Amino acid sequence: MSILTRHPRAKGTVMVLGGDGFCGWPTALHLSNLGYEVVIVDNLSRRKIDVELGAESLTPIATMEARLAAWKEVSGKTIRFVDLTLGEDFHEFVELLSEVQPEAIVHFAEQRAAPYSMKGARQKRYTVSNNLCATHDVLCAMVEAGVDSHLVHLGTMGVYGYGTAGLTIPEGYLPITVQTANGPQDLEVLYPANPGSVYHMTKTQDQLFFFYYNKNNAIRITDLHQGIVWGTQTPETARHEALINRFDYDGDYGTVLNRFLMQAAIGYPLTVHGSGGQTRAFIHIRDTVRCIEIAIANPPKKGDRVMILNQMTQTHRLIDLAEKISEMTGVPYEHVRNPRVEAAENELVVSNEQFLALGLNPTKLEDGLMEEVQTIAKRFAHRCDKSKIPCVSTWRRDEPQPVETTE
Ligand code: NAD
Ligand code: USQ
Repeated sequence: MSILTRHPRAKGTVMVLGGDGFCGWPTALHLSNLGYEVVIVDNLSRRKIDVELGAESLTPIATMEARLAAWKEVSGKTIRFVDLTLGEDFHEFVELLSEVQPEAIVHFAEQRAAPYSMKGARQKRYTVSNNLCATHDVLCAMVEAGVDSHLVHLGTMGVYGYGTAGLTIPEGYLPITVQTANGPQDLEVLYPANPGSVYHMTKTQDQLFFFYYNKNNAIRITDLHQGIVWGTQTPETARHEALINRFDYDGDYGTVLNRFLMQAAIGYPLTVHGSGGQTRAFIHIRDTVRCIEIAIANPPKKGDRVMILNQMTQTHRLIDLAEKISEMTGVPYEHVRNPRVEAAENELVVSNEQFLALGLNPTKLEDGLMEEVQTIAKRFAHRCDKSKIPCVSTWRRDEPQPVETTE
């Protein structure tokens, strides 16, 4: 039986935490376009990390002020922006919640790059304190402000681990049968966490925060276990140059499919880690924003347990992706030493029935949309700094990281 119910309701206010980021910005525009009042909360830390790493989005992203002015110009709609740090500026956030009383809060505001989280002690500690304090403060502030908002969190497929021995990964909860004195009893438990980096570990901890606040304070929560996002533009971000979404290609923040597409666009041999036998889940950015729309429109009822949906549309083996892109573009691929500690190969079968049942019409690789990314990658190839392409962050203690210069 589906745990989802449809609740048609008037459009209210949605807070987008992390609304300046790769997923948050197009989501903010999409929700504003649908008629929601949107309030973005972001401390612009992602832009500061770009400066720290000496890397930049391949696409030239406008300042938040210019982004919001351009959106007003093309849509007539106003998006409010509040610059605060979740996990630090607690009282300001409680006040903001009390004032805005959002119908939904979409929480993207975490340090999300696994390689960055493994660079060294400073980045590990930052990722843990930033992500855990941010998520806990959001929940704690909701209780403090007494709001009955629906919290929609962006989690990751990586909480499950990727080696699942032929099992179809269920949506968050694993059905098990235990033997009791009265005979066998069927239960559902949170799928055992198996993180592959310090970043992914923070997402597994987030799950426990949600479990607890849902149980203790009946907070309505949807946790979206998202796969690797690819693509750049959505219909809204394409409406004005100043609305363009970010495109990360560097060794820390660039995700694999966008990296391959961008590497192909500049004739740089595609960097396949190890054998390329790793299988991962993927979703296009256009489907990300649509999934958030669907999640907001279908909140859990008061008293329901945390709703967990797998936000992915396809799985691919990395070597298959590399071969496909190589064939398409004539650019070769290279097997490079894998800087990560991860299984050299794995099968991955994932259930995503809930989003499909709620009307998601997935964008597939075969839909020719790789062309869109290639157009972006080719158009802005002149902005690429090739020295930032290699993945230098390593998971192994015996391979020292480049010397840390900032503390
Ligand atoms: P991003 O780094 O581009 O965006 C995150 C935004 O949050 C940034 O604008 C940053 O400035 C802000 N932020 C971070 N910490 C903050 C804090 N403490 N207070 C206020 N603002 C803060 O990341 P993204 O790619 O847009 O990912 C968004 C979310 O989706 C993340 O939680 C990530 O774990 C999840 N996710 C992303 C992907 C992906 O492929 N990009 C896949 C699965 C899940
Ligand atoms: N990889 C390559 N070549 C590259 C870069 C990566 O082969 O040039 C490999 C990696 O070794 C890994 C796979 O590609 O096996 C995926 O790496 P990635 O950087 O694309 O994705 P990941 O580190 O898992 O993280 C990204 C997002 C993160 C999100 C996660 C979803 O940065 O925020 O949570 O995807 S998931 O992978 O489903 O857990």
